[in-house]
Amino acid sequence: MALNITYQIIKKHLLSGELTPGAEIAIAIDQTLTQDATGTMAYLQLEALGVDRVQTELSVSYVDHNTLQNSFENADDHRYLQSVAARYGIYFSRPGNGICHQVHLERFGAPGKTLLGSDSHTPTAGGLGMLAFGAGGLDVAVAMAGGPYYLKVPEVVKINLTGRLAPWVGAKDIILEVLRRLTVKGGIGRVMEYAGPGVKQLSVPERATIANMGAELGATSSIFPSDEVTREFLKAQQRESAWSALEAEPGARYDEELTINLDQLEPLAACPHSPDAVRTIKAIGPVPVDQVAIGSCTNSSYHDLRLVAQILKGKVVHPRVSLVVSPGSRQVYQMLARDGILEDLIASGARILEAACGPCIGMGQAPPSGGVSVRTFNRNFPGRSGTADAKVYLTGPAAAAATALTGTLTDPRDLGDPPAQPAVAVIVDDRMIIAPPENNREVEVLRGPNIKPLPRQVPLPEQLKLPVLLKVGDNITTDHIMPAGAKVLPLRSNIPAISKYVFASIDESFPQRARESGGGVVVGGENYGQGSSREHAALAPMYLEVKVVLAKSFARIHQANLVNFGILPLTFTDPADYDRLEQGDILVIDAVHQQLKQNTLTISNVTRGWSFAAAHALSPRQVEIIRAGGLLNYTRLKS
Ligand code: MIC
Ligand code: SF4
Repeated sequence: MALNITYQIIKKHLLSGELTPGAEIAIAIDQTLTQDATGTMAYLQLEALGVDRVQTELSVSYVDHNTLQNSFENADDHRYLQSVAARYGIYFSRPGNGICHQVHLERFGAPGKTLLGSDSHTPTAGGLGMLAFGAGGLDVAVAMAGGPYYLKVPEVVKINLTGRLAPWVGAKDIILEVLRRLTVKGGIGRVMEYAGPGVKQLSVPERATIANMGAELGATSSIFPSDEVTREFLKAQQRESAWSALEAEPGARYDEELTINLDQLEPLAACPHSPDAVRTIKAIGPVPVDQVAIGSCTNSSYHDLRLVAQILKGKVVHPRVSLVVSPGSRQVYQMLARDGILEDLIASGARILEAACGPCIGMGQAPPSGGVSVRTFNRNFPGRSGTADAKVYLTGPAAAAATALTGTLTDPRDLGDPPAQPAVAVIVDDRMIIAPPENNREVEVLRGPNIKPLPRQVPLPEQLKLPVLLKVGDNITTDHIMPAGAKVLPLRSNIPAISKYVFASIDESFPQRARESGGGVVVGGENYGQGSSREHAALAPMYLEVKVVLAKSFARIHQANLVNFGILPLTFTDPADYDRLEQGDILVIDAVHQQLKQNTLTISNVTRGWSFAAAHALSPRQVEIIRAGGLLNYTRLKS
């Protein structure tokens, strides 16, 4: 059978299982990445696995999320991360060196290889033809220790790009169009593979913008071919030797095909509060705007920021608007400085931040009450900006810059002819990336008081009798379950402390109620746990003794995280049962271990006197993990 790109890479890395969609397989991981907000847990878990040095070809630890350092916590985490990286043979990208996905694309990514990262936007590297997955920290720790990564064989969707982009229409508009058509659930269980004549017109950073937001489709990954454009990109990064060609075999099979005619695309925006609430900027109209934020792992390349500066040059930001710009990497930052672009940005009134995630994860620059923020980022979930009632629109960099000048949401086509985009030399300087020493055993790991040991899960009991602690609707994000932002992110290494914020934006009394009733069940709708890969959205509920999440459907990474921490993810077999359940109902699952041998379990609602069926989509291996009380217990039992 002729293979698409995704299956070619999977086949090369396959350790066990069959290449049939839906089947569980194990694959070898060539590279891993972590970022600081998920990394501390991943490295605590790596330490618990007891290896001496990472077994991957390359592992990199980035610091880009928690860089505010309001007090000692973040700095302690950074020190821990630097020392633990040296101890286990991991490269360490220092704070200030940039956002993990941007730096990885520039300095380490390679076509045809596999990458596992403890961040949901790890598939950004798909822009280079890498098969990259976001996962929980524990899965990444296992991969660093030389273990396989388990996943269900994805379906592969071919997204055929035809025609040419019109002036002022860009990569962000392509992925927003995909989101408009497929929604935030459209990529679940699938890899989005880009093809067609339109691909050639896109630079690697543009491809990366598109692959990046595949995460918002719920996709397992997104990938582009590796061609001459890829080679040129790697050559400019002085890494041509990492290049290899990659394309689908003629007649390759796909599970679905979608064509996007680039000629017909217009500048788009995702409206509050979901990345799939996409409309043309013209149709949305001139909404007054209070803030414009440019950057994030979606749109912070040199070309993106130069385009912004070209639009702003010689003008000044509208009086109502606060404009913030964060470059994606130190490389981009240095190039902006070298080429006078930084000067243009500063002169226009832009507030320049460091090369980090910053406002994208609510680390500063929260908009005003009820304010409107236009962002080049990838997520506009409620509250993520740090202001509960702010409204966030997601656009490309040109629309964001135009909006900063006019003070209302603006279609960049109103600006006249787009500026020329000459090629420039890339600055390569890896001195902010520390290579691990040979004698790694001698390195002392430094821990501050905020780094608390990992809480442990108990094995699954024979009977579960638990109250419904909370019932929520569809598309609940990990930002709802375990918020981030300046107040909560510093507690990522301290589960007892962070667990006080579980479901904070939905129901502040949740942690207390969970503790008082000795745990319970969370009931969710469709696509429960979409968004980030943060395993804290499973770890902190585990600490609060949530034993079961019963939902209509789950997002992939979150479901895997629940299993890893011994929380049983179940789905309703009849969605009507969701309507009949209420908060406070007591649910009983008898003989759970026995029942898990089948695909469905019977649950009794003893409060209301009825029973219903719920399904689990767990592989036999995952059933064993749940029975053991999570992956760490399971791994320990096996060794
Ligand atoms: C995000 O964009 O939500 C994050 C912060 O990068 C997360 C990881 C985290 O929660 O630390 C992600 O996307 O996985
Ligand atoms: Fe950082 Fe935002 Fe990208 Fe997450 S989405 S990695 S917070 S820039």
